[in-house]
Amino acid sequence: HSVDTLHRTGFHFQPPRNWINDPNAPMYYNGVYHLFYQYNPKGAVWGNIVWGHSVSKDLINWKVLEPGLYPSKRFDKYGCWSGSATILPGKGPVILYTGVVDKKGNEVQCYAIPENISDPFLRKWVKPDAFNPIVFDDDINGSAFRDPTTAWWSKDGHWRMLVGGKVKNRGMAYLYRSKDFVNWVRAKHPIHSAPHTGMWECPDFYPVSLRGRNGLDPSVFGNNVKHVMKNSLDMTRYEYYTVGTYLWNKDKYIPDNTSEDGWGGLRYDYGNFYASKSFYDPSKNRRILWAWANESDTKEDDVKKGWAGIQAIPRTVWLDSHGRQLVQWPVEELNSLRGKEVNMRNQKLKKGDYVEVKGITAAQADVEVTFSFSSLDKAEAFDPKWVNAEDLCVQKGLKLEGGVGPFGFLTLASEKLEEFTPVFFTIFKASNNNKHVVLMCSDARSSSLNSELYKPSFGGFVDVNLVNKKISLRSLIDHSVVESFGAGGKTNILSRVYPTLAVNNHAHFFVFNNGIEHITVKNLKAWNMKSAIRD
Ligand code: DQQ
Repeated sequence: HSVDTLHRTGFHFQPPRNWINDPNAPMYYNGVYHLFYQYNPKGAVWGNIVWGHSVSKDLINWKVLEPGLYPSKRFDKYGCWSGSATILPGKGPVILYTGVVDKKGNEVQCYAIPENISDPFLRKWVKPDAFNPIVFDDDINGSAFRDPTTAWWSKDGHWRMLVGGKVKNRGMAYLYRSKDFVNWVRAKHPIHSAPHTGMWECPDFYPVSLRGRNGLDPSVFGNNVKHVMKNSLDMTRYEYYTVGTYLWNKDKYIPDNTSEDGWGGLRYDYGNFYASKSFYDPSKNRRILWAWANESDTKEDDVKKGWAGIQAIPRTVWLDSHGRQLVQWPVEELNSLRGKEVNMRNQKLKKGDYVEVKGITAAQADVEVTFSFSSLDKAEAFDPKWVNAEDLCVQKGLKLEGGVGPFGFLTLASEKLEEFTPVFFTIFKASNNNKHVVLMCSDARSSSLNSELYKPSFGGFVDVNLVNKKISLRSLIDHSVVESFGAGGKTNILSRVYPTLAVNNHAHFFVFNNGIEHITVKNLKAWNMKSAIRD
């Protein structure tokens, strides 16, 4: 079966063919980055899950290896599901993962270690019979018990790790402790849980520094540190996170009350972005976030394409200086793929202006811009009933003229604008003293003439200070991906789109403004992106 290349990505990670979903056990070990992923070696739909394995020196160019894990034991006969890596000091990496033991889908937690620690690529992994499976708790609902995290070490001499679960509709993260990494005991209470959130898939839990952008090893504690807890909610395929305090000796995590601990909570990304997992990269002192960007295509199309699923560009993640949310930015290594550069400076955009940025390969590009405006006086009043950004993006769209905005990009546009994926901001005046509400949208409704697709209008609010009368936007455009970073990575949206006309050399890129207030493109840089090596 051949692979349809039309919408395949040039620089977002995907294997040569077939289905992928969650990133698993990302790590850096001995100069090599490892990425495993849920992979179906037999087709373009979910099933027959093994751990695909790729390695890289720069997080961008990859070499595909044989699957790292595949069902081979009684405890993982029906699947090797998601999991994480922990680097044991002086010993090397250990993978914790979920094994599916029976047809009913009962889940246990297992471990695997490299067969040969001196193989630079750690190609082969073994699952020692002694101690495996390391966690199987009869009193836990076996079909809602999966996705162990990276473990961290605490001063009391224990390793700790989390496993996602639910009781009735309460999502939870069970906490386990171990002295030797093979005998694990469950703490009396989950480290955290929240009502009505359903199954917590792929929990992630890690420290972030209160100052600066450096990432932290998972075992770091102390006064200069906050913790982040992220859960992936299987009912809707979206994730949320909170920033909070970890009381390690009480085995408890308490979220700050600066954001909702539930469906309306903060998100890494307000688009196609799921089952994410972060890891600490000691070589550059940073924390890196990976996530699966699901298709918005139909199953039938996936089968025809011969592939489905990609990984979002790995992002460096850190705590914003005000401590209320995270900030993310594509890893700097991505810039190595930047080719020819085109600039636009001080371009005025009056209401209704659409200006093309010419001379770029608009189907495979990286575009960064700063927009400015001279006043926010004309901003429309924000109705406090508008609590849901996505609904507001659906309602407002890009065509509706506003006071300040909508303004932004038209990505993957066909020549006559039959197709385009707009990414844009609209600025509203809040009722309370001079504050503003910034809305960011990535709207796939006009992305394709193909009517069978899922074409959502995604949106998020942007917690940004506008005193300088400026806001930035970056989009990574990659054939069927528009991955955008608003205000330096405060609000991010990844859309999957499948244009029929705006493909390859027929794709165009515009900046636009549909608001009354004039907008200036202060400084726009667009790069043609080279393709990454991924074979
Ligand atoms: N995908 C895996 C599970 C996980 C889910 C199975 C999240 O381990 O809970 O492929 O996408």
